[in-house]
Amino acid sequence: MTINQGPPLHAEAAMASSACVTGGNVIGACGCEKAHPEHPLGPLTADEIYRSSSLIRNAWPEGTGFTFKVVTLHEPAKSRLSPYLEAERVGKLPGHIDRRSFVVYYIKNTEKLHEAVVNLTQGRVEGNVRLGPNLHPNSDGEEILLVERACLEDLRVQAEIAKLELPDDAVIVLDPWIYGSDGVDDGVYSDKKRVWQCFMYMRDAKNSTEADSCHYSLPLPISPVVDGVTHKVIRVDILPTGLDNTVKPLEPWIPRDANEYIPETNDLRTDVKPLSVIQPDGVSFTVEKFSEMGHALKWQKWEFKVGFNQREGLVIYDVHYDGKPMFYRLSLSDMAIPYADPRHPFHKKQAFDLGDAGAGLMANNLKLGCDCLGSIYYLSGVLSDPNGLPQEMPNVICIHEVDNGIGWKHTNYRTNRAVVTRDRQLVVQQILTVSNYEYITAWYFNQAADIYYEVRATGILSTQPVDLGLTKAPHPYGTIVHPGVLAGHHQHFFSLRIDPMLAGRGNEVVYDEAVAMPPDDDENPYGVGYTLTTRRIESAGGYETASHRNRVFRITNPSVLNTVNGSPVGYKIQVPPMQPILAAKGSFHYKRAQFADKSIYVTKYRDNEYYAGGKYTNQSRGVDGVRAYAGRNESLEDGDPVVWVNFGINHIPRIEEFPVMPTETMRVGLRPFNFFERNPAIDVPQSRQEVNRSVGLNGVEGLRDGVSAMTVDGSCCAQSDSGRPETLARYFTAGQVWDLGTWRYGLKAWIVEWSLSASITPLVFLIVA
Ligand SMILES: [Cu+2]
Repeated sequence: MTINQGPPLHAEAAMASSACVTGGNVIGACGCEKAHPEHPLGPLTADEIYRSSSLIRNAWPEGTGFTFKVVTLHEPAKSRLSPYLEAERVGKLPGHIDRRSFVVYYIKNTEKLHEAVVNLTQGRVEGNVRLGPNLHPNSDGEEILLVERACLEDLRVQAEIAKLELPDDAVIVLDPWIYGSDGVDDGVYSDKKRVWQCFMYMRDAKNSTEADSCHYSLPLPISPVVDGVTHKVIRVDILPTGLDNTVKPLEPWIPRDANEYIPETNDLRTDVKPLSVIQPDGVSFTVEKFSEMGHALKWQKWEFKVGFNQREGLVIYDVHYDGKPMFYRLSLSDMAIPYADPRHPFHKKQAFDLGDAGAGLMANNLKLGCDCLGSIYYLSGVLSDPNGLPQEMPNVICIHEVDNGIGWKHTNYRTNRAVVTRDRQLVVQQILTVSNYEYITAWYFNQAADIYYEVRATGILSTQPVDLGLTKAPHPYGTIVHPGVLAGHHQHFFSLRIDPMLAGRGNEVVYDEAVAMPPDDDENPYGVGYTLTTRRIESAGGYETASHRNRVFRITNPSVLNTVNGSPVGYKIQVPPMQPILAAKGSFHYKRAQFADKSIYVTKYRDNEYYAGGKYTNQSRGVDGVRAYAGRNESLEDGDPVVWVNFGINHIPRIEEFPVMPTETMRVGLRPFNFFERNPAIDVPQSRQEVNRSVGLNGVEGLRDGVSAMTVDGSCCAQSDSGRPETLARYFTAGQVWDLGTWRYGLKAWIVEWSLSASITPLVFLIVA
């Protein structure tokens, strides 16, 4: 069905007025110009979400019910948006672009799935299509609760639970999982319909009223399967709990201890002193609205726009550095977590947390002093709920500065003068909770024109039951992290989508390899030489990093040459090493995780190709995604490549990762390569004690027992500047040193103030060396 003409609007709520913002700690000029709710990159407003769902409703007969899965910004075609942004930057009036939304919805309680594009400017549904078989959109909180309830109310499930003879006050907790795909359709087992596979747990029976009890430490061997349309239990799977795929009859529960992470259940250490981040003069960034829900950031020569949507959460647009175009669009495109256990039903466990759930929908409400330390500016979002109504998403993005150690340093050993700067970074962060797991994702911008994308995985391992008698035995498919608890092996794959515009349009992708020169009596007589080969990627495809050849991928602009060395300006990509997906090529894991086999994919830009795992990942069949895009083998001659950086870890769980996992950190780097004429951070002011106000602890009495309060009188940086030699510093740590410079015959002199302790009057020495 296609709807070409939508009905007139029923509701035309007034556009909320908007103004630019400066947070309490945000300094710098704010033009306080009128914000532009009509900006084509502005995330949908609450009003636009409401209008989108209303226009869809009005296109159907009265009384039709709907479940809205996605109502999000339909981003304009690059051919329209790119000139718009360029005109905007130079202060010209950009050409008008209609506002559009992209809507995915079910006719309620049916499997009739539709996607539509709504023209919000013209108030009509521009296109609507009923989607074919084997396409299933994301989950949402309301649906998950329905599935949980269906399991607990089902008589067959209750009968299986009864066989466990659980304690009277046992509380059952369920984790509904995306069913996955295996291609089976035999009447009992089928992945054709929208289905849920639920894993079952119990709260600690000794403390069953504690809603935050770690149920993952008490997994049960029962796994109901629920129809995603009728929300009825289809069947009840019993899980294998041994070393092989044998499924045993359920037996009475053997009581065991839980393993809790909440602080009130643990003895907390008492020797952690406060560590506060203070910026006494405020922060160095500004935040300004470019639309009602869109924000423009400026910090240390960086300028970019921040968006937020249901699928990707945080999106960075239109990145410039020192006025130069850098990146058109940056986002985490998707993630895939295939599990290794080959036994039914674990063989279907593969989560696509963006496509299956949504990084925006799962974004945490970030808290000052907990998630974010220091002077923080928060951005909020608004998404659609299943009824097509606006759902506030407060504080989903936090922005702040961090000190990342030394940025650059050199000490001239002849003069002992040290020149040193700190590496200040701007962090734009969001945190996702996807059922048991957390992902802390952040963009880091620094003063050397580098960008880093960081993922920290934390949260709780997805666990399954294992026989108590096997607790001390190695398990082929996971690690036993607690008596009766198996944490299965799995891989994490992330796909970062990089749409560049380095120094303007017409970018290309190349890779360098460092290769040894063959020994040659003339050219390489001592056999030590190596040189660099560079290859241009001419057509779309997937590539390995080949660490043994030091293969480095670069995005360049061949039409803009560096004035110093004549190289095309560019950025190199630092790609973390990644073991490709281990699932076999013919498996559904492999086919679905289209970005898990290569570290780099390069594709030709096409509108609306944002998702590495395909548009609909839930129970996907592996026909859509970046491997399919690259498979078109399109020429990249037109200079509009998109680079997909795939990275991750093979997660063999450790017992130390239970009951909650210390963060596991992964980082992708985008670093200028022959882009600038010199170190772009050369102009960063010196690190100075007068500004940094560090505290010298050496010689302070009572340090053994901790120092409760310190005065700011140490002077590490000031002394570095004065050229204080390390050999002297070893002996004169508590006082001041004045450098008198170099005298005749190369003799150097210092006046040194020294005291046995802070309470004794210091002595003054003249040192000549
Ligand atoms: Cu993991």
